[in-house]
Formats: sequence, structure tokens, C-alpha cells
Amino acid sequence: MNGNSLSLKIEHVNEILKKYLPGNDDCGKICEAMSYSVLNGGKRLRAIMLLECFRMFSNDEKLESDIAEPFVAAIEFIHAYSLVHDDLPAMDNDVLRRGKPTTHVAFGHAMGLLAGDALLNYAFECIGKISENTEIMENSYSTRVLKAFRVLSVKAGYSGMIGGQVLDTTQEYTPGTYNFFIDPSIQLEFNDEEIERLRYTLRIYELKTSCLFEAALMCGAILGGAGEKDIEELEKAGRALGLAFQIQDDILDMTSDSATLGKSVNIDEKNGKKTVARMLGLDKSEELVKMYTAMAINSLSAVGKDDKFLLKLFESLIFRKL
Ligand code: GRG
Repeated sequence: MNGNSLSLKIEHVNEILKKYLPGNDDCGKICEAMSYSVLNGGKRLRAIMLLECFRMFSNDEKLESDIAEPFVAAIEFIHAYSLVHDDLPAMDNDVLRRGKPTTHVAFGHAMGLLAGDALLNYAFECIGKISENTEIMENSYSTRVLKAFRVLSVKAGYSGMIGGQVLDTTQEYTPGTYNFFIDPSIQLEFNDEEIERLRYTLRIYELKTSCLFEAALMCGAILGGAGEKDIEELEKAGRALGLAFQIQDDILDMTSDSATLGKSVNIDEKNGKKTVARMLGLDKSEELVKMYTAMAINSLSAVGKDDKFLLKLFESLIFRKL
């Protein structure tokens, strides 16, 4: 895809994040740790998808600044908090993120925990601040804000992203519970137990990774004024895209190195977890990435807005190296 337009979008998101982050003068060390966790790089995919979906349904720049930008900040703050907590000694115990020491390494364990907590709270504070905008509060846009608020909180919560992390941590699964479409042309020579384990792992991915992609696409669309049917299609797109994205992450974990990725490799294996790519091997995993990406593109196309940027972004993730 056109790297230039993507880098401009990343720059735009970074400006929004800087605008919304509290200044270090406001609260000292904790704000420093929050800024460090957010402004240390990152592809900004969720923020870009949210803004792009908003623009699919609205070209009102003032509305974008009033109601979409606080959500752009919020989703990246939530994403950053999840990475900070995921890296903690009690979780993955990782020391490298986005090419730099993880937050708890740079600021100490307690501050790592607190910076994650603070980012999560602050995400919702940014959205809550919209209530000070009387123009928004006095018309139907406030309904969109409330609806998007609910989607973001549910998708990031115990039945969404955190729920995925719980399944990932406990590794306790109930056979017969998880039903995933896997194209029969991808032939798996697995026994029933292995199939169950694969489905369970895909369920973890759906929750811990897809949910924030779903939230990004859905919130952007809701805030832009989309109807129910389009919001449902975008939820499906986010689900499939997240699965493709996480399996590609597994592949990179096996084929790349920490200097390129900016994070440790083989971390799941070290922590005794088997990823989808390790279960299936590289060839079949690549097929699965393509299959889920095609499903995501199908759902995006069903919205009928012909958003070429999003389409190219979805396609480019198949071949991402980072
Ligand atoms: C409450 C302890 C606690 C945890 C919160 C940690 C957590 C819940 C969930 C983990 C979510 C997680 C780390 C999922 C993996 C998703 C993933 C592939 C993240 C990397 O996304 P990129 O590549 O990251 O978009 P960048 O750095 O580009 O922003």
C-alpha cells in the first residue's frame, strides 16, 4: 500500500495522542510513564481504522474532532495499557516492546502496573470529556457517543479483550464449546483433541486481539452515523481481521527476530503456550491468514462504501513484517 499515506495517517494519530495525553507537569512520574507507554512507536492500526470508518459515514470535520478524536485517543490508550500489562512479570514477563525497554523495566514494576491502570481510566476520561461540549450533548450525536462508549467498554472488558487474556492465562477449555470456520481445503491431519485445542486458541485470539479491531471499526462507524447492518458487517470484518493479524503475529514470532519486531520472539513458547502457527506449521498458517483476511475484506465490501484505503490496509497486513 502507499506507505506515504499510511505514514501521514500515523503522524496525524500521533498528534491526536499528544494532544490528549496529560502533560507531565499535571502529575509527574505517572504521566511520564503513561506518555512513554503510548508515544514509543506503534503502528496505530486501531486508531487509523476508527478514523477511516468514521470518514466512511461522515465528512464533517468538526464532528470528527469533537467526537471521533477522543475515541481515537481512547482506543490507543486502551491498546497501550493492554501491552504494558501483558509485558508485566505476572503475565508474559517481557523486557522489550516497540524496540524499547517495556514500561515496567523503564519505570519499575509498580509504576508499570499503575501506568496501565491510569491509561485505561484515562481512556474513558477522554470520552467523558465530550459531555462538556453542549453542542454535542444537546443533539442526537450524544446517542452515538454513548453507543460507541458501550461498544468500546464491552470489547475491551471481561467478555472481550480481558476475557481472552483470562483464557490465555488459565488454558482451561471446555471441549465442544468453540466453533470456528476453517476452510476444508486447508487439510488438517489433527485428532479430535488437537482440533479442540486449535479452536480454543482461535477463541483466545478472537477475544484478545479481534475485539479491539472490532471496537475500532464499529466505534468509527457508529460515531459517523452508520446503520445497524453496516455496524454488524464491520464487527465481522474486525473479527476475521484480528484472527488473521494474530496468526501473522505467530508466524513473525517464528520467522523474524527481535531487532526487526522490536519485541522478544518465542515468548509464548518460553511461557509454555502453543500458538496456532506452531500447531499448524508455517504453510497452513499462511493459508489461514489469507482465508481470514479474505473474510474480513468480504465483510468490509458488504458495507458498500468502497473504501480503498481500508481495503489496501487489510490486504497489506497479510504481508506485514512488523
Ligand atoms: C488486566 C492484566 C490485564 C491485562 C489486560 C493484557 C491484556 C488484558 C490483554 C492482552 C492483549 C494483547 C497483548 C493482545 C495481543 C494483541 C496484539 C497482537 C498486540 C500487538 O498489536 P500491534 O502489533 O502493536 O498493533 P503496536 O505496537 O503496533 O501498537
